[in-house]
Amino acid sequence: MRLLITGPPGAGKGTQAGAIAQHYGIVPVSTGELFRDNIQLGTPLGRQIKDLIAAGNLVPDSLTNEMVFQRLASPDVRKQGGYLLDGYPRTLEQVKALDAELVRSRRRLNAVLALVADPQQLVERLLDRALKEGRADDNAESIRQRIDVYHAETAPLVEVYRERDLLVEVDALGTVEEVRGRITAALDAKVGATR
Ligand code: B4P
Repeated sequence: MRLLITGPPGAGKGTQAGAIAQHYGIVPVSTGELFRDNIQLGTPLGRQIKDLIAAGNLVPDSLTNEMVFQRLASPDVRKQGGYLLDGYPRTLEQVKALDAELVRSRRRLNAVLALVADPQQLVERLLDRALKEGRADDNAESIRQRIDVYHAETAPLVEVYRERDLLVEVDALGTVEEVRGRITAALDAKVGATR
């Protein structure tokens, strides 16, 4: 089972990814989390991307693709036999790279989950997280930039996957549990036939 989860900043990708992955017995792979781990560990990649992420910009495609494919090739992901990509792909170039990787590995995606909400309605969530977690990119200026980047780079992906008949859209507004219930029902209905 191979799933993607996409949506504007604060839509609940990271919040919901673990439960979805557990539901299907697959491994959640979050590019945002992998980047933050690299920053925290002070790796060469982490030092290279720290300021970009703090400012709300995307990490270059080449670095992102390399990191994702390394993770997908790791023993635990291979053993589990499936994954949920959280926050990847985020650009049309990343879609192309993932397509090529799927062809190479003779696999296909089962579904693409899009969490739907007006990004402006999600700003409060991110500002609230700023108070709790102090993430470097959860400040008003970076949030604005992340929303702009989302509209310019990531929103077009929804149409790409809609055309491929992979898209499952779920309303991201409501409590975490309400959204989780909608996601599970919608994904079960979509992938039941393709599993
Ligand atoms: P991410 O880690 O993906 O950041 P995000 O968009 O904020 O999503 P996240 O999953 O963390 O938050 P969520 O909506 O679950 O990316 C961070 C940065 O890394 C990017 O800006 C970029 O620089 C870089 N990056 C990542 N992937 C990349 C790629 N492919 N290419 C290039 N660069 C990349 O949650 C937000 C908050 O809302 C939380 O506090 C949560 O508790 C709360 N929340 C969630 N659902 C809620 C609900 N239903 N009700 C109330 N609160 C809710």
